[in-house]
Amino acid sequence: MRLHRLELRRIGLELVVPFRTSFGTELHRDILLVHVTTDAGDGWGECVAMSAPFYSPEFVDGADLAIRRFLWPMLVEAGDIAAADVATILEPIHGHPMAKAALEMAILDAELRASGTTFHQLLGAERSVIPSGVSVGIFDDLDELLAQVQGYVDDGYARIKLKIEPGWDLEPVRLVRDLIGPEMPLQVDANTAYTRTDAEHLCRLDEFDLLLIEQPLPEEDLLGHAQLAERSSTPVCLDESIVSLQTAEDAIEMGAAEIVNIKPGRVGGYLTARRIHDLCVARDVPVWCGGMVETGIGRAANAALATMPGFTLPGDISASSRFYARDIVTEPITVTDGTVSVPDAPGLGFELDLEFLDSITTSTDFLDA
Ligand code: OSB
Ligand code: MG
Repeated sequence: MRLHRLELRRIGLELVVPFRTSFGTELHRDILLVHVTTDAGDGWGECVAMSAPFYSPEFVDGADLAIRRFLWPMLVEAGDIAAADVATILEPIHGHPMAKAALEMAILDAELRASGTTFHQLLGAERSVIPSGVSVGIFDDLDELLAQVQGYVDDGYARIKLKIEPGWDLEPVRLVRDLIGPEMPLQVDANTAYTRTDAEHLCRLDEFDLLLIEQPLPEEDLLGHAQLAERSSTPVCLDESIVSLQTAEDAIEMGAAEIVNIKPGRVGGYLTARRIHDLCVARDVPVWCGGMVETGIGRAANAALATMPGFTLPGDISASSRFYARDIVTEPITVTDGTVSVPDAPGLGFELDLEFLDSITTSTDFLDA
């Protein structure tokens, strides 16, 4: 297809509850949406870069600039393209996976809508519902944490993930395990907050029968993760470290990733995410789909991705209402009996609530091809 125009739209959304992780607290989101118009119709993508580079090097203003200055002009220059070509065309640009992923998403959405196909059909999905997990932030006190977790248990989530950091680990995990009982799947995510010298301390989490510990050490420390994986009975899962197919392959080979969290934005797009999934299946490494506090655009696409057979663990694909009082799509993602139904609309699976979208739009800009 031929690209005609790109709309860069920024929206502001408030979170229903502050989301605190080891790298910061979020209450307000400034989200970049990209909307491509082509000779075959239009499509939307969501950039998952956050406001500041605390989770990864990207941030929303930087992604916006990278798209304007480099990525969009390269796609235009390429002429007649398909979504499957986007990652290859943009390969000369180092980094900026979230900016690239947003463009690939929009072009994929347009392509799928034009052919009347759903994303999960493209992926060869074998299921129409996927298990839903929820990511729970850090709180000022334990009672508040337990009240939040009880609420999510009542909502029916299939597993709980607790954010941890030094000073907020063994005690919260012990209390939550006591609250939810031995059967309920529980895992933790440190977002790189520990160092290799914490290995002995982290092994004390083994007694809580966790599904996994996610990214305890800095993203470059593959060897440290491999050493921890050797020592601890809790499986080590990587998030931040997995930035490409190559890093996934290396981490698995080294024993640093016993489980892989796949986030399409972090690896440069859904089609690379699929290749990482395929690699993990071939290596017998379980995968699950991570979340980046997405709107209904990203949630719909993530749900479709998670229908692939290697996604054997519940993902961070929670209800839209976990973070937002109102979503920008006409059919927000909901959780029933611990599952999310994969959206069935052609394209990535959502329809936008344009009236609400307009009401929260903070800026719009157009780039012609
Ligand atoms: O580390 O998985 C993470 C949210 C923002 C940035 C990083 C992470 C998260 C989450 C997932 O924990 C939140 C969600 O979208 O459900
Ligand atoms: Mg994580």
